Amino acid sequence: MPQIRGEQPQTEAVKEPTGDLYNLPGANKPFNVDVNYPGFLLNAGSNKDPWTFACKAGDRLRLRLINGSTATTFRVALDGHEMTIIETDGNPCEPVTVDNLTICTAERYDVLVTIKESGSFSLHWACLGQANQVVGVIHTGDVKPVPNFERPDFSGRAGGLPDYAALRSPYDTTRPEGPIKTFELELGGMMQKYLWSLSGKYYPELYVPESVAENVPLNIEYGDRVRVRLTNKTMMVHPMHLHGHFFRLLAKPGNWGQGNAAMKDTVGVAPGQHVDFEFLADNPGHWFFHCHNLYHLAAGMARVFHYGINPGGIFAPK
Ligand SMILES: [Cu+2]
Repeated sequence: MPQIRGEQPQTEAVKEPTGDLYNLPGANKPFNVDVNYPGFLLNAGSNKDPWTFACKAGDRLRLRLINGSTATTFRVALDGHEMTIIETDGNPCEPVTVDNLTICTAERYDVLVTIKESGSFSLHWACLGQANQVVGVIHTGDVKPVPNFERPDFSGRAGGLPDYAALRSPYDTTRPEGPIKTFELELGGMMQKYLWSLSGKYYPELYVPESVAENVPLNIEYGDRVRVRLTNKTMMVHPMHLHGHFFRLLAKPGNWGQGNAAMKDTVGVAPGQHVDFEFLADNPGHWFFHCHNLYHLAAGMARVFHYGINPGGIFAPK
């Protein structure tokens, strides 16, 4: 059972991080976490009994990296190899070759790796904000898998948060003509009470007292081009996830005309950062939009986009 920040005693397994190996790429501020976990799993393998995969030198592997954690942002690297990102959140993107990749809770990346030579290569999932990592081993059949527990130095090119600008769709993702509806949503919170808000509202979730809980839907209409501007006013990263749609994540906020904006359903928003995305309302229903850090979700950081079929709308059935 994880414990909330400050309640867990410091042990050998939970050391205070130092240096920027533990921060977001390019950031000098410490990366804040809610919970210091004593360990992590990679495909059900632990550091004591690591996940391994045998292949041949020259093999081209497609790795599907999925952050299925509750609340952890990982930085991923494979010893001695670059990774080429070809897909994110199930959508193809122009290939981007990186040395390491930051992946927020609920994000997915497919990467291609060509195994250069015979050997044992550790796949590191190093968490930001604390010293732990989980290691798996990709090795050639002629070599015994030997896990390397040294934390990578993460030199070289970094992919993922906060450099989403490198992600581009291989096709035009602009939406058909339609009414534009814009929402400016602030990621906020009330730290004395451990409550997290989305645009000033606390969604009625497990840890939200009834006195402040509110479900105020974000009303849109069928056929709308919905533009969402997120601003993170807090000191933590929030992996924001939309149900029922993929959105165009703009490389540069405000550039709504960008033709090849990457399609995603989850975007990490760093402290102080501003992110713009756009989606087409073509799937009527009540769609949750929430922080995928499950402690933040349980403490209110969610809203619902709501729409039915608009009889006069441009996509109404004929
Ligand atoms: Cu959050």
